[in-house]
Amino acid sequence: MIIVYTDTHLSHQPQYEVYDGRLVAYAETSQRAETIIAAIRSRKVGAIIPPRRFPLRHLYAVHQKQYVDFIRLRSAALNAGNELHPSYFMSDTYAPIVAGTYDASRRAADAALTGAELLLRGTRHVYSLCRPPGHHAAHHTMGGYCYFNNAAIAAEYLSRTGRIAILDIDFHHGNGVQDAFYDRSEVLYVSLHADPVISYPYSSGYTIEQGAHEGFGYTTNYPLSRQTNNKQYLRVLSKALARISDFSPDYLVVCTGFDTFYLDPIGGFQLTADVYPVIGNRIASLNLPTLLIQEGGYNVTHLGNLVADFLSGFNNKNG
Ligand code: SP5
Ligand code: ZN
Repeated sequence: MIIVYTDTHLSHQPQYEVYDGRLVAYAETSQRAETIIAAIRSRKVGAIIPPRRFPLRHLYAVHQKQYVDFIRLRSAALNAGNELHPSYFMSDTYAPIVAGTYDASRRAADAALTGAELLLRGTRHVYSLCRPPGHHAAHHTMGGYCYFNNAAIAAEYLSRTGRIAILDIDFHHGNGVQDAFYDRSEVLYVSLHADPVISYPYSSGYTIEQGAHEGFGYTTNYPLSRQTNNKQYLRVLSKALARISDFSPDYLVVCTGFDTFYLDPIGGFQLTADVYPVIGNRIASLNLPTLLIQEGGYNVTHLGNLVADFLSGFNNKNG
């Protein structure tokens, strides 16, 4: 497995998010990525390479140009330590702009695209350690700690050469990814997430959302109770993997979130650490060229080990 990572994300340091009208400490911290890369290094999961730089047209294939410009110009206008909670181009109060937001988000998208390019050149498995995450970012809205939709940008790029399945195992529904491919039949989106009746993003992720027009039947949502345990989760994962297998894609993109862990401060099913290598192993058993893209996961004490466990399970697909 190849790991794509850059420390440019360190320039993205929001201090606050607005929650129920109050400023609370930002949960999507740079320590998240630092603990993940440290665990990957110490567990020798694979070779670590930096992303290459891709042109803006890859971002424009998913996002409105004016939206990309807004993030770039507002990031450039901010002094270090200042934080903008804009009222435009936002779907919620969890994605402020700081001086480093554009550079960090652009390099996160580059990491996803570098992973996609490696798959096109024959590499079987890539993990792109993207920060900030991306799956809540939509055509012209940031939200849920996301600015550019790393997974959708990579999937869009890959879809020029084949059929793509996207599996989303973050605790939250990936509304931005779903939206990007909702009316397309050659990109399948399958997501396991907390029931939106009780959890962010509330407005999407329901079973009834199954795609539109020729994309009808190519979006599948599995909303789950917060009480979901390892065994129940793995049972639903099998259904999701069967749907992907039926679709017979050329490439698989996985939105890998670890906020499903029972001690996560934001999300949390009842999943324990020992299930993550099993989840990795089951996904690898699809035997597809696979791009794993980092999304959420906020327990910085456990996050590094959860990711390394998951990737090790993925690497050991044949025992
Ligand atoms: C990528 C991803 O996992 N985004 C998740 C966005 C969910 N944000 C909504 C929850 C914010 C709650 N933060 C305040 C906690 C106060 N105890
Ligand atoms: Zn999440």
